[in-house]
Parts: sequence; structure tokens; C-alpha cells
Amino acid sequence: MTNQQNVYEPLTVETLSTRLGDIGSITDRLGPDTDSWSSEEVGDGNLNLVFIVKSPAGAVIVKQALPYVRLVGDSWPLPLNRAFFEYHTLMRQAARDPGSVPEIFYFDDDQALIVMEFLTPHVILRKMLIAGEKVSGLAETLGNFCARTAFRGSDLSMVTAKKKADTATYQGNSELMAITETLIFTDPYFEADRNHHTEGLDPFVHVLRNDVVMKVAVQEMLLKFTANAETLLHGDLHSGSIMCTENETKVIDPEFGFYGPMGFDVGMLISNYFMAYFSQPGHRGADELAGYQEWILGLITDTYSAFEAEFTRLWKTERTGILFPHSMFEDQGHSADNALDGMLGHILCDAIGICGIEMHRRLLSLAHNADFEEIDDVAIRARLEARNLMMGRELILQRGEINNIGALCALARKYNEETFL
Ligand code: SR1
Ligand code: MG
Repeated sequence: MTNQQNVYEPLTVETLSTRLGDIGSITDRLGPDTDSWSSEEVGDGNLNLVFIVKSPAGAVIVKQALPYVRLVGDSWPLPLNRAFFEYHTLMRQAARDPGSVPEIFYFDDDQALIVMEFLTPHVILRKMLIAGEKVSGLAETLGNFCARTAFRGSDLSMVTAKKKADTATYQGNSELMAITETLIFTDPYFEADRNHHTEGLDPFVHVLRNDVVMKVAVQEMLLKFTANAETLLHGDLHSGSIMCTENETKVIDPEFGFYGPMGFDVGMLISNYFMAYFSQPGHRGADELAGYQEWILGLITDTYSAFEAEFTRLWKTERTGILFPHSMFEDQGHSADNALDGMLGHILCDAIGICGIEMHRRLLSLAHNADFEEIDDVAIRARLEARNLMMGRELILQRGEINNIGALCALARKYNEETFL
């Protein structure tokens, strides 16, 4: 990189081609004539700069961390090393589930930047769900992604010394974990400074913030988040971290990568599907509504079925780690199927708990989602959000009792009929 001391400096559209113009893995894609490059800053997330850089020869994405939270400004500093964790998580995801993430062309630790494949004509999944669009293969791709990354990053599969060393490395992503610990597991449940919520929701917020049993359950889930280093997770697998065409799906943005409970990613994903589901009456008319809502519930069912099927396949064919070794089970003529059932049971329980908590934080904490925010009619938005909040509470409280995905979807149908407001 053309920066003599390699001292961190944010890129701009004016400086980008000069600063990246002599990097071979980039000129391989864009050509050496930097005068022909054009760049545009397109970052609309909460944290980073994102540029699309194009030339007649091709296009790449350049993502660079800023030393603060973009959503809030420089009053909230944030370490640049999140780019390191994003890069390393992408590399591990690419190895564990080939084809699931964009190809990486270049990483510069000092500049906190990653140059990667420009996904086109892919669109952020959240936008597609708001627009009522469908993606074929979505459930299978993401169910497999969650199962493969969960299984292959755990002590069920990895050489345990490597897994322990990697767990130690990822403890360095502490400030991003702190965002999750604060914004997801804590702030929604008291009047934190950064919180905001839709007018009309006060009675429901009051119920949640005064439900001590539920708050204890949330903190029990936080203990799992901080202490159960079961596998390497994406850490922020919402529908804004997924890009699709009508038949291809890619996962992006794993800067919140951390070692935690195996149910975390799939729980957050399902939560964002439920928020898409509950928000639909704010986006489409009666002629399309029921059909599209049922498509989302089918997506949830199929995603979790794919997750369980792939996890089961890996359990039977790739169980090479220290956990539940063949030497203790199959080699002695003993089935490990009950152990698998127990494992899948605890993953589902954690996933449902995380799902409920994420349904709360996106309506009450700092970072809301477009599914609800783009509903201009505040009364309609509040009515739909109330359903989402109350179902989230039931999921947190009943996470150990809801033992299949059909029951989870049935609960969503019930809350979708409620008239809380
Ligand atoms: C301050 S960051 C807020 C949220 O944006 C990210 O995408 C994560 O979801 C985080 O919780
Ligand atoms: Mg992100």
C-alpha cells in the first residue's frame, strides 16, 4: 500500500486509486491503469466505509473500518482490529463452507481494510424481504452455512489445541462483543441512553422491563454468550449480512466473529425472519400478504430443517474432535444418536432464546431495522411491533419448552393475529 509508514488513514474516493493502485491482487482485477478506475462510497451499515471500485476490466469492494461507530460518530471510538477479525472469520467460513462468502483479494491489517469480490447483481436480503421478493435455495444455503460453520469450528471437529488457540485469538474482539453484550443483552431491558422506541409501545416496554423472570433468563443467555465458547460464529447474522440474487445467497460482514453458543447465528437469523414476517402488513396489501408471510414461515422451517439435517450428517461423518469420540460410542457398539439429540436440543433452546432477545433489541435498543422503520404510519408500526415484542418475551421464557420448529412457527401465526393495540 502506498503509505510510507503504513499509518492508518481512511480512504476517500479521491485517494483510493493512488493508494491501492500498486497492489497486484487488485490490479489483477481492475487493470493497472488507475486513471480508468472509478469509486463510489456506498456504506450504509452502522460501522464502516465501503467502496465499490470499478474499471473497464472489473470491479471490487473495498471495506475499511473507521476508528469509531459510524452510526453514532467519533464520540463512540471503536478499534480498527475488527477488520482483522472480519478477515479471519471470512477465511474460516470459506474453508468450512466453500462458496458461502465473497472471495477475498487483499487484506491490510494496519489500514484495517479488506478488498473482496463485488457481488453483483446481489441485493441485501433485508431489502428483498421488505419488497416481497423470494430467493430459491435460501433456506438450504443458510441452514447448511450455520450447520457447517457451527460444527466444523467446534470441538466436535477441530483439533482441540487449534480450537483453543483460535478461541484465545478471538477474545481480542472484545469491543465488538461488548457491543452485542450491551446493545442486545442489556440495553433493551432498562432505560439506556441510546435506546429509542416507537410511540405507543410504552405499555409493552413497561411489561418487558418489569419482568424479572424474563430478565434473569436474558442474563442467563448472556452468560452463555460470554462463557460457552462452543464454536466460531458469524456474530451478526441478520438479513442485512446476507446478499442474494433470485437463486444465489452469500454471507457477508462477520466482523462480530466470536466463539460462543452453537445456536447463536441460526437464532439471530430466524429472529430477523420473524421480524420480516411481523412487519409485512406494513409493506403489502391483502392480496399478497398471507402468501408472502407463509413463504417466510416456510423459509424458517426449511432453514432449520436444513441446519439439523446437515449437522446430523456432519455428526455421523466428520466427528473427529474430542467431543463424543467414536472410541467411546460406535467403536464399542454404542449409538451416539441420543447424544446428537441432546446436542440438537440444546442448540434449539439457545437459538430460540437468542431469537427472542434479538426481536427485542431491534425495536428498543440503538440499532433498529428497516423492516419496521420503513413503515411510516406510526400506529400501524406500533401495532406490528407489539406483536413482535410479546412473542420475543414468550420465546425467552419458553425457550426450553418449544421443542420443534413447527411449534415456533405456530406461535408466530398466533401472535400475528393478536390485537394488542
Ligand atoms: C453500534 S453497532 C450496532 C449494530 O450494528 C451491527 O450490524 C450490529 O448488529 C450491532 O449490534
Ligand atoms: Mg454488519
